[in-house]
Amino acid sequence: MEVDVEDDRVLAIRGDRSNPDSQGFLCIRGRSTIEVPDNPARVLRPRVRDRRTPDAWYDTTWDDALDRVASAIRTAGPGRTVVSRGHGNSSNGLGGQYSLRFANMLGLHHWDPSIVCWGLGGFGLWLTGITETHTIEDVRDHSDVIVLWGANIASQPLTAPALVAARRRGARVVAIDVRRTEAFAQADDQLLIRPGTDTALALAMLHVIITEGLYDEEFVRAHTLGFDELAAHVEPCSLAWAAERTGLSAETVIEIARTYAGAGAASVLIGGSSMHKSGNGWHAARAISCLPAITDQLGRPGAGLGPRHAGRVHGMGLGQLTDGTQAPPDRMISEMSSIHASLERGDVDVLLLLGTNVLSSFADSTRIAAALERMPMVVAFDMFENETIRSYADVVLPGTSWLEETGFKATGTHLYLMDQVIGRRGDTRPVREVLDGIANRLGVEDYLPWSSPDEALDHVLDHPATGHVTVDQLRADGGKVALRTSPVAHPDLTFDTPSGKVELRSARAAELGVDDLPPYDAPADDPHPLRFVQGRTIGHFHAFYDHGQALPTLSRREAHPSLWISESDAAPRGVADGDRVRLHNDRGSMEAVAHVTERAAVGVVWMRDGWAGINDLTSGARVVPDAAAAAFPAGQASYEAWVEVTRLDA
Ligand SMILES: Nc1nc2c(c(=O)[nH]1)N[C@H]1C(S)=C(S)[C@@H](COP(=O)(O)OP(=O)(O)OC[C@H]3O[C@@H](n4cnc5c(=O)[nH]c(N)nc54)[C@H](O)[C@@H]3O)O[C@H]1N2
Ligand SMILES: Nc1nc2c(c(=O)[nH]1)N[C@H]1C(S)=C(S)[C@@H](COP(=O)(O)OP(=O)(O)OC[C@H]3O[C@@H](n4cnc5c(=O)[nH]c(N)nc54)[C@H](O)[C@@H]3O)O[C@H]1N2
Ligand SMILES: [Mo]
Repeated sequence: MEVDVEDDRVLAIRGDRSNPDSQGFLCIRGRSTIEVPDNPARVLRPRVRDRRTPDAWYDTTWDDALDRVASAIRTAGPGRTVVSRGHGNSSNGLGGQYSLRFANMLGLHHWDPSIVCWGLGGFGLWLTGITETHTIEDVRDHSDVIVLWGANIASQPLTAPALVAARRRGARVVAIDVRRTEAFAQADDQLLIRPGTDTALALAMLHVIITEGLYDEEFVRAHTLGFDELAAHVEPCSLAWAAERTGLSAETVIEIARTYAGAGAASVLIGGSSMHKSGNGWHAARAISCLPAITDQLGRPGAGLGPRHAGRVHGMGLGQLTDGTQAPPDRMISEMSSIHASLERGDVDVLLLLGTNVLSSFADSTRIAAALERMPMVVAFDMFENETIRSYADVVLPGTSWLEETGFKATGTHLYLMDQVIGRRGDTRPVREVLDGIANRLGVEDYLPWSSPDEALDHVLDHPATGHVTVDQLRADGGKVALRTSPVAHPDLTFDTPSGKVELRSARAAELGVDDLPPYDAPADDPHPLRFVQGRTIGHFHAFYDHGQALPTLSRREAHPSLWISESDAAPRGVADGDRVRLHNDRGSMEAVAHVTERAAVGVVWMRDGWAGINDLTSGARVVPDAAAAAFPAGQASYEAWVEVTRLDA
């Protein structure tokens, strides 16, 4: 994007027409960045309080704030201190590396943000071995069939123009979702599926493809393991079986299976996160990734898996600021239900929240809140207040925004320098300085061995994928470099598994205590009648900027939680469009405004994530065994929720 600056103020932000990825498009979240730097709600100075009441906050110096944090860590000891890194610490591309380096060097626990995000989906793909994605340009230009499987365009806006272009040349777009999405409007086939039943659909598609002989025997023999076991496993997954579970008709299932298998080149864009937040529904990532493997849809243009959140193209990589550091041997497994248990045992005395609003993002947040209540020291590094800060923080450390520090952004094809364009506001600091200040106080002198922030960034850029570009070269070359990566995933047909083949049956899964073939586990029975699911809108980024309410452009669009509910579910509850309602179950409750819409499926209510209270309703139940979470920091919890919805009197 382009930023106009005068006298250290941002005058305008717009899309950059010369940007090969966006081609000038900038979504509302990008445009609203202009409201960040000088926002009146921004936290500009370190803030502390000695008791957790709203009136107890006072501004202080960095020295005082960092002394408090360091002294709390000294008292607690590293084994009772946790760094929890969230998406707010990733805005400039470097925060994750800086926080992991810090946690390693000080011997602290470190919770990986994938546990709230894409962890289980990524784990499923890792087991099968199809971990690389095709670029959106490859999908746009080469796919004949594009399946958006639990993937909507609100979370990947640049997919929209690619779909338009692909359809113009005759590609067929299939969208599979639990509600009628923006992607449905762009699709030729719209499959409304019951939440958490995607594995059943994928297994039935495999059943059709195998029984009708639509698979590629030679490819299967050369590049996969476990076909016979998979065939036996899907044998009972008939059309009727799938129809009963998914709510789709048998004709729809057979049609999509044939369409997929019959395509010259077929791409599946698997949802980045939401479809894996459904109990054992994450096995869908495994079952879906068997589809390209048995139909010779890998390693060539327009095939395989399209882009998704945290997906990686072939050849991508970066230098690591963690080089030479190591995780402490007794580091807590980054797995949500173990985190709940350890918090409840009182194992954590100091929690450093780096750009994360845990009460909003962690599953079963009532339990998180109860643990924070008893925790001696909660520290938040943020730009704005949020519900976790208001309720439980003792120290707030104010961070710079990405306009006030230098960083980078990488896409499937390019890496862009995000140079500092304005000065720091107030007393704000970038994460590396904050963590360095704590490290120094605890006797770690070489946290920042680089002579400047640019030199550290050079270390990160020093990778074959970028052609070993440097910050100075980027500045000289218009701020971008084309990546030496492949638009096609797995072009050499080697896969990230012990065998190097696609593992339809995964011995590694069995070793980690997970079924060796993707199982379909029906969503758990629950006395509450409505399935509650979430996803993104174009106008929010999780709970950023105090749940979006601190930026006028975003809060005008979405001022309160809005619950999609179908007419059939609303009418018997006496709920009309615009009514205030309460969602509740045995774990908790939250208020919202009903959006009665035929875009909602019957029996399913939907809301965008990032509102306070959503996770009071979701399950923190364990989904993968310890061994699996240790092997892949994927320990996201179930996140499943069933609710009742009741109208509140006006
Ligand atoms: N029930 C349910 N739960 C979910 C989800 C869901 O769909 N449903 N989605 C999940 C997913 S996919 C994710 S990724 C997580 C997100 O969860 P988190 O990563 O915890 O993100 P947020 O809760 O938005 O908190 C981010 C914080 O960082 C701050 N911030 C933003 N930019 C900056 C910055 O540049 N510097 C600093 N220091 N702070 C900044 C924001 O103001 C905000 O307070 O939530 C997960 N939780
Ligand atoms: N605008 C915006 N974009 C974002 C983000 C954001 O906060 N705002 N966050 C980014 C992050 S951190 C992530 S992880 C990604 C998430 O990327 P995605 O997971 O791809 O995006 P979502 O909108 O969360 O979910 C996609 C669709 O999955 C549907 N869905 C929910 N449950 C199921 C199910 O059981 N089966 C099927 N088939 N569909 C289901 C939802 O209705 C939704 O339309 O988005 C990234 N992009
Ligand atoms: Mo995410």
